[in-house]
Amino acid sequence: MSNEDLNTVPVAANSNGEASPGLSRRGLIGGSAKAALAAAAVGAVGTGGALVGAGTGQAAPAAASKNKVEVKPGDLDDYYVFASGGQSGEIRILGMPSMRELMRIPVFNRCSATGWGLTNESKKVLTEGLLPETKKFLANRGGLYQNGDAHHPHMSFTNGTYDGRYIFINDKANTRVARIRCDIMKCDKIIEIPNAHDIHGLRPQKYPRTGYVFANSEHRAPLVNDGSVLDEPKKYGCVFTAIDGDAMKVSWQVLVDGNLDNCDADYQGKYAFSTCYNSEEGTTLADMTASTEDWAVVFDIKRIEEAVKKGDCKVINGVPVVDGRHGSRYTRYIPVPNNPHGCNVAPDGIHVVFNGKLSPTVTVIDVRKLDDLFADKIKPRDVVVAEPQVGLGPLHTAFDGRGNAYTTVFLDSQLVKWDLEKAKRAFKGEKVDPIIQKLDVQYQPGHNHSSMGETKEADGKWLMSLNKFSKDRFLNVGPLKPENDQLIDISGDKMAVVHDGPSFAEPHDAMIVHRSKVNPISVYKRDDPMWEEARQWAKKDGVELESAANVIRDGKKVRVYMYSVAPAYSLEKFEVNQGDEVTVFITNMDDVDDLTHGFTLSGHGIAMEIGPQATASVTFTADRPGVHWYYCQWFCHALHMEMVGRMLVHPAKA
Ligand code: RUQ
Ligand code: CUA
Ligand code: CA
Repeated sequence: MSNEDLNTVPVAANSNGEASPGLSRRGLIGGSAKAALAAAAVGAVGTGGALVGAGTGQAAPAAASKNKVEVKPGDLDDYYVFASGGQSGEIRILGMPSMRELMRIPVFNRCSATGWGLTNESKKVLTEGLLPETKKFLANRGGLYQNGDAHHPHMSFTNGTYDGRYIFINDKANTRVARIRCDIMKCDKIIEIPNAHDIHGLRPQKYPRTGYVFANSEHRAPLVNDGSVLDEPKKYGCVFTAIDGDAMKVSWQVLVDGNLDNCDADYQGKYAFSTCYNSEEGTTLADMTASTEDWAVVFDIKRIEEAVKKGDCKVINGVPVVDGRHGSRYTRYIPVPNNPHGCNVAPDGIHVVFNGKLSPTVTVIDVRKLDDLFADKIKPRDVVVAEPQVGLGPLHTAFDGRGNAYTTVFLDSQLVKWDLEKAKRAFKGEKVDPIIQKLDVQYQPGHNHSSMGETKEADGKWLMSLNKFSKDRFLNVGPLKPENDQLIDISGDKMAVVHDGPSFAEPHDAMIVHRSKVNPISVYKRDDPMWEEARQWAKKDGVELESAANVIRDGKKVRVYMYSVAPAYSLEKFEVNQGDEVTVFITNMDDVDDLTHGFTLSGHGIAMEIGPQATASVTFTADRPGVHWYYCQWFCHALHMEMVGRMLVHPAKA
């Protein structure tokens, strides 16, 4: 079946809001959409023809832009963009509207520049939150995971808007959730989520504050996954997880039917929402797309908390798990057309949009109806207040705070602007068209994000379309092409593309935060908890980190303490014996903005960053006899090249 066929599938003008199976006929196009999706895959790897047919770039000229696009040299951007680095495992900070990449925050990845994944401080973050059986599994694999698949970065909230404390992000590859401290823009906690399999959707609680960070297990698997259950999918389970974002500990989980894709939280602090594309509980593509409808799950947070308190739960792997499958008091399942994806709460605090993916529709619910739904006064479909047809492959929706919604349609390679109130009127049967504009993007958008759009302070200025393919938009760099993050001005009546931004694997998601919300420091405070262990060691060894030039021998263990002031380390050399386990602690005593030092030990695979007024440490075995230079790899001074020292390793006696 071709695109055209899909476009002409008759779609009922209305749904009368009956409970399942009372979906409108648009819910019944699963088969054709599946074919289109398959075609999309072919189109993407092949010539890219059919599915980007409209992609000739009809972006309105930049003159239509009302926003100031240019950021002159020396000027600062208005917004921070925090973008996931996808399967690179990191977070990237861009400035908007310049779209300049400002910084990278290593999180789940190993970083050559900063030593993330190598320093003792980062290893602690990367390992302390792993589950016992994972620690065992990794014991002879270097003790840590070397990869991650970062999807959804979201900032902590207070009263419905960003509060600049933390950023949370999921790792789908190894079922983890990480926290980034916004004062220093470094990751300080990572936890692995028990009972879950491949954390995908992630959102912080918006009100009264974060609070909880909600995280979805995407895949179904045995909750106790010890090999006693294998090819028996009926015995698999899937959990919704609430993490205490302050303690970075799992508070509770809810067992659900189906699976969980994306999630969001309301502005009232009462409910959370997740989409499910695998209500079929299948294990293959054919299974997962077999049904004509799936659902969105609503979680009643208060009821779940009460259940945990009074023990209406099972403790599995140390976590209270509440049974939220069909028929439970804790959840409601709202039928939506097959295989929904994004889940987006509007800044009006009232509407939640579930994006259809295999259906050309998005389903809008009204959170004010949820109390009645949980009181069993109405049926699940009664909370649906609009279900406009937006185009082929709706994935995610953003908002401008003026009543408009912007949905990415993957197959059509478009951004669709639509009017929420008109969509509601159309749903009631009125003859109005909610679609305002369809804008070509290049190409195949996944997430989109508006400035401050996931907060009650949505300002309707900018939109970013995170396109999964760039194809012909940039100089050819070989078979692996960048993605394309497009900047779109939404301040006027018409959307206009104003910038193409190539990006590397693969900003699934981003958030656009006004600069007034974020206030990082430039120089570390000496009492930062990041190097608490170094402090403990120094105390034990009777050494002052800030003025140290010491080599402490402790059997086969050697602790080397030095400080650095540009352009010198306090130790010009140190001596150890072959086979010693050496820990080098360095404290950067420069108290100046932007004066970072480094420590690279040649021939040992060792390099780390030491920020101004920070302490960093690294442990290795000195098993290569001879002279090994260490040097500063962060250009810090006119005599930076001379910022060196020698490690002398005495050969072991034969
Ligand atoms: S998902 S392209 Cu990982 Cu955010 Cu929707
Ligand atoms: Cu210190 Cu370069
Ligand atoms: Ca399905």
